[in-house]
Amino acid sequence: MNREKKILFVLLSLMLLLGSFGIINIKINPIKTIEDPKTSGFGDLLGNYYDGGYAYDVAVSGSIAYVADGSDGLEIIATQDPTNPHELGQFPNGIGLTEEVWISNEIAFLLDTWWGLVIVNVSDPSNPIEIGRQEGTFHSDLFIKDDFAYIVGRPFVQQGETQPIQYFQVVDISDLSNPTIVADLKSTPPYHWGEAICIENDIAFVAGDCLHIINISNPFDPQVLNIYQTMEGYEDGRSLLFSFNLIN
Ligand SMILES: [Ca+2]
Ligand SMILES: [Ca+2]
Repeated sequence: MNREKKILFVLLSLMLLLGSFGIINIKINPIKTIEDPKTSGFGDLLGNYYDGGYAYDVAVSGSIAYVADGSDGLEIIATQDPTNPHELGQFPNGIGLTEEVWISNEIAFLLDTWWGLVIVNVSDPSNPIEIGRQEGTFHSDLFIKDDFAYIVGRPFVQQGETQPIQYFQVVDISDLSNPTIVADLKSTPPYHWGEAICIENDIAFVAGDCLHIINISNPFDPQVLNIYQTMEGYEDGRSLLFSFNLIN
């Protein structure tokens, strides 16, 4: 299981434990949970931390959980003692809603419904500092690979409106202070980009109302290889872990 899969599995495991309304429930069982999902289980609540917000996503690095906490921005939570998770720091994100987080080398990549991609240095958890941002709205998920952020979107549709063309963006993050969009694919109706993205080698899998399989060997020129229709009318695929299981 490579690093990305481990991160994704930890993410899903903790998401299942996060509960609703910003309540953070943490069950630590790192070895079994990561390496052998079939034998892992979800036990009793060991601890929780709540100070408002709405927990949408979490990434874990070491004994720190980075929580995309909606209107509270990024919450940085110490989990070394799972019975006593506590806040180390917070990056409030103004009027936005922080809904996705990815951690790489003490850098947090946040997706915010208002601000777009926000890049934050979290090397000092007590003092997270913004490095750069790429404005955008309606992002739903991201995946960081090498010097690129791959972002899928799900623009909000007003009742009575036709479904808008959605996007699959590639953002060059080689200069963290100046993230730059280098590719912006539009979906072909009736298919749309979706809620979740995973990348394996040079292939991006994007789940939503269908599964897009995209060749990203050239990040500047991603190419759709195939589209698999999932359940008709079902437009709310949220995770690609099941896709990985099927493919592998
Ligand atoms: Ca909070
Ligand atoms: Ca807080």
